[in-house]
Amino acid sequence: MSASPFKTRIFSGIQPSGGLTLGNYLGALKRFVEKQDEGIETVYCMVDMHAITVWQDPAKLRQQTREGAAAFIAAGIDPARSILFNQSQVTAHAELGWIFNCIARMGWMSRMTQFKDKAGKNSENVSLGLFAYPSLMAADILAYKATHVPVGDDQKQHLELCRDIAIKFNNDYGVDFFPVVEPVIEGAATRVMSLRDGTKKMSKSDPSDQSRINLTDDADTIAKKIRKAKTDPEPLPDNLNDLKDRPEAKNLVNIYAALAGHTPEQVIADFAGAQFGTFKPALADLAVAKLEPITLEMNRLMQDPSEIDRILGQGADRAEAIARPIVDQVYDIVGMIRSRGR
Ligand code: AQP
Repeated sequence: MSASPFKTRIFSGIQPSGGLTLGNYLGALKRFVEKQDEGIETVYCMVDMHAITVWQDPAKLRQQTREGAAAFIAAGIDPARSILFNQSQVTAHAELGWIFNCIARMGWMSRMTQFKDKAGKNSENVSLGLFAYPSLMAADILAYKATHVPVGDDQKQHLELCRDIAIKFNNDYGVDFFPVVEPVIEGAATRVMSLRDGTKKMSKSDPSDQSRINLTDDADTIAKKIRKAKTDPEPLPDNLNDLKDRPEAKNLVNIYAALAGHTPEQVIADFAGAQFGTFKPALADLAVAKLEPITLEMNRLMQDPSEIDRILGQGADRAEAIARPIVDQVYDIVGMIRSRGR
């Protein structure tokens, strides 16, 4: 990776704001595992404090946090090699988030498209936390001085803001303290789209369950959802360019490519001229083959919630050991007195 003076460290997180989707898997989780397996230091987090920017039922939030952690492990995250925890157990995130609220500018936050999408016409009535979300996200990353952040394409703007916050902090205080992080947005499925509308991102909070594949869906449900996925009447073309104005078809080709570990070009070469009556069953078989083992392992892990809590607690201890000294140095830099226990 880059020749930065900062040690290469990966951080990323997923909100337990619902069950994880195929979008979270292909855009994030699968790539988190690849980074771990490349031997890079990896810190991964269920960002429960982000989840409550939209009201969550407390019992469901706990369940979704455990389920998300189970998905990480079932997908191949090894809690001995990666640090895996839930955000609220490491207070450094909230503390640095406040400092960054004082660094980030209102104008920067106002330009965030995800806030505009989520708030819609209701922006006077959504939580202040939803507006400030990207500065907490910057704190998540920079509390570890992480240098690289694997995410889906929808998070690109938030990562640009994280870079702006790091640069402004360094400039305001005349230090070279925070790294300017690199987004890692790669692969065939950086933006998996809804199965009902190829112009909308697949999302765990979409009101329609048919719009997404959940990591908890069984084989029949996955096959049914793919069979019913919106498409058009044309067969698949023999080149990618001809998918330009066919968002639903393009989405299914990208999903196939990401699941198979091929490029979209290879998929088009294999299925040129095929009708969806042929392509969809092939995609369903592939999706079931890749996802079913993860779902089964998640179910097994969920039988023992206290073991998941133990893993998250141990991960939080390891995360705290990295983040605490970094946030203490931030307090020193900004001029806070820290005299307790002296
Ligand atoms: N559809 C997607 N395609 C590719 N990547 C995706 N990610 C999310 N959806 C897709 C990536 O998953 C990681 C975790 O995202 P998140 O859960 O923290 O928040 P999000 O991006 O807002 O995801 P959702 O599913 O849309 O959640 P809700 O509905 O609660 O807002 C990120 O790396 C994200 O890019």
